[in-house]
Amino acid sequence: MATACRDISRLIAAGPFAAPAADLARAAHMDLGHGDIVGENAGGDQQKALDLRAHDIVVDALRTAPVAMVGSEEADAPIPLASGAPVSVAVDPLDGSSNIDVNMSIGTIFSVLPHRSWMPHDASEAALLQPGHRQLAAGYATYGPMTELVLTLGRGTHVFILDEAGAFRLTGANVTIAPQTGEFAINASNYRHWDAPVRAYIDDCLSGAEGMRGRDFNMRWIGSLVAEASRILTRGGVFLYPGDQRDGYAEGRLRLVYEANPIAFLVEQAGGAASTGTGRILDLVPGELHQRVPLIFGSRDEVERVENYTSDPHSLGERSPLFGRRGLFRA
Ligand code: FDP
Ligand code: ZN
Repeated sequence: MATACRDISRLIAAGPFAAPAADLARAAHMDLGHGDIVGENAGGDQQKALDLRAHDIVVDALRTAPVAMVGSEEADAPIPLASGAPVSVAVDPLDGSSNIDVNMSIGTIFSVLPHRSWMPHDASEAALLQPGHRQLAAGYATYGPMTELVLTLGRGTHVFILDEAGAFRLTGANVTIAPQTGEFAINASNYRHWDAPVRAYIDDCLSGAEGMRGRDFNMRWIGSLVAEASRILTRGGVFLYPGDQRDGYAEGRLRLVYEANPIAFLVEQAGGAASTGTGRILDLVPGELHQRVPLIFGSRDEVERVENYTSDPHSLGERSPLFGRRGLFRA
């Protein structure tokens, strides 16, 4: 995965000047820019040329490793690789693809699961439908001003930066997320679609020092999960992509197997928390490879607070009437 992330990083950095040789199997798309739309994936998202290029680079790299099966956001069904190999990998080859054209941070996310001996070696999804607490390793790369690899093998979360020679060098061992924070991340344009507990939580943050929290909060939304995760690992914060009332968004936007699970593993290993709003992400048993899940992660105290708002609607009524009945975005 490190080799794949290095190659994807180079491909992205070259932009429109990427050499055809770097494009591997997708030569047919070589006349297109990284951000040009080429199709639609199983989850109904548009696929851009770079999504498919990154997918090919990852799958080709994993062919050289002892990997039984790879499940990718960009392939409807899992792809069988080495029969009898001990692990399977779930991957979002190119996360944050709406940021490709605007030269903002994008990334690659991966989850490594044990491939049990009884598991079929065909393209069955079963190998990838294990709860996240069974992950052996998880990580992501962020292609930003620096290319960063964040990795856990189940003993802490560690940060590596890609150097000019193409090696990932350790820059942060056992990074930790502060339990408290004054910064939240959510796509606030969906405010009117959220359920009451999420609205109440955000209202209380927005009401700042004058509200029930008694202090001001800052907001960030990059639109790229990996970049939000890197910010939270660096300076704390809480990220929310809840379910909402829009068509197809009952379970939010993010995918359990190759987005929420690896991020949750990394965050927990750094002392943070990751929840659906009602329970731990890593305890969910996936029903299918591309399933979505509401995701709230980051500083432990804030994630717990969101859970409290969700699990105890009574607590919403106990908030000051000013904030219980009307939000800052409502008259
Ligand atoms: P994208 O669809 O651009 O790949 O992976 C899903 C994701 O990006 C996340 O990286 C990001 O946090 C989120 O979707 C952004 O969603 P909105 O456009 O709804 O804000
Ligand atoms: Zn993604």
